[in-house]
Amino acid sequence: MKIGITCYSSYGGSGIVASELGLELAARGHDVHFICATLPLRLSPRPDHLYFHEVEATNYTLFDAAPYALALAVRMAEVALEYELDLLHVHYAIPHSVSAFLAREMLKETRPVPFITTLHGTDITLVGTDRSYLPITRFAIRQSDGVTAVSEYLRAETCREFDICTDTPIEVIPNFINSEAYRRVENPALRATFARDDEPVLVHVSNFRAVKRPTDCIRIAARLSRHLPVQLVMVGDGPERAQAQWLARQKGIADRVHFVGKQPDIATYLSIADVLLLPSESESFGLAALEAMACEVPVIASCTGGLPEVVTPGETGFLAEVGDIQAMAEHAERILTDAALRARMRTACRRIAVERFNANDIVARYEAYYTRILDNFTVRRRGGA
Ligand code: GMT
Repeated sequence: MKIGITCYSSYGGSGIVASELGLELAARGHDVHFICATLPLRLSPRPDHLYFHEVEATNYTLFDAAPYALALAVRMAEVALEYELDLLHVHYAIPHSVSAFLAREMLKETRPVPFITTLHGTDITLVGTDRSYLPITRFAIRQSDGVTAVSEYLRAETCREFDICTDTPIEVIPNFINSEAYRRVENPALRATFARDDEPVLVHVSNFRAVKRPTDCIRIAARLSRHLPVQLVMVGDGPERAQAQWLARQKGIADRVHFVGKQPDIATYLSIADVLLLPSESESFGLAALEAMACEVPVIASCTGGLPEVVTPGETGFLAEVGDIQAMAEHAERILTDAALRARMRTACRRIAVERFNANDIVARYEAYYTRILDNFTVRRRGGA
């Protein structure tokens, strides 16, 4: 198949999932054309069958801002025509599925091409439900030839918020993990830069947006450090980083909290972790939890959104109410002080990540879905619909 993929190229989870999907599809021999503002980080170096087409939104003095959505639509149509794409697959509804809709309309007479929208989370739960975007998000989802969501929770939220599920079926295809790339590889040298052998290591990975509640990690570490010599490694960067740093100083644990910024190889940092902290306000799936599990790291997370579909309390970690610092600290302490429980959880984390969320099975589901959507599209066109 020839597939056009559009995503945000930055550190967000949706861009990571889209990139990993593109890599897996290319490895299976599909031609995958990324049509994005910049090359997604994980696509460099680029393997065979994977192409990149930059979208440049030209600005003009009259514009308040360059109309990226329009430039993207034009680029999608150009690439679809030139490379004879079979379908477009956009990740994150706003504005990608609106651009795909425009591209499909532009190509109606020359190269009819269906588009699939994958919903990731904040495109529905935050941005999509913002009244200024809701009508166009709803429109673009309903216009999509196929819609997928990364969790049952997100499907239900989309149905509820947009009231569309009677006429727009949403397929749940969960996020996945390349279990070869994501595995625990002990790295005593890296671990030693943060902790002594007897000091447990907590890790948090996010884009430090408010929704991730990174300051809760500092509060959890502060509570734990009353009983245990924990070290906390904060991976990533974003708007809440400065606040988290300030709080670590306020709590008197600045020497125990290590901000390492954005890291290209997350598995290396997860491999030194005893526990992952993911105290998010909302999380449609929680890719970081799955990545941690694949690296044998039990997860302490909020009981919110799609996280219960990823983390099984008592088996691969524990869940607590959003903001319940005390419960999260107690859960973490239990894992850190009970070696048998920790060992059991580590094994379960890896097993469940590989059994339920492995790339081979999930990417095969995307391939089957593509075929189904293409067939439906062809039938509809023949019927003149
Ligand atoms: O919050 C992020 O990390 C970015 C955001 C995005 O859309 O880029 O992530 C969402 O998509 C990820 C991949 O499907 C999910 O794992 C995250 O749970 C989801 N984030 C939220 O729902 C807050």
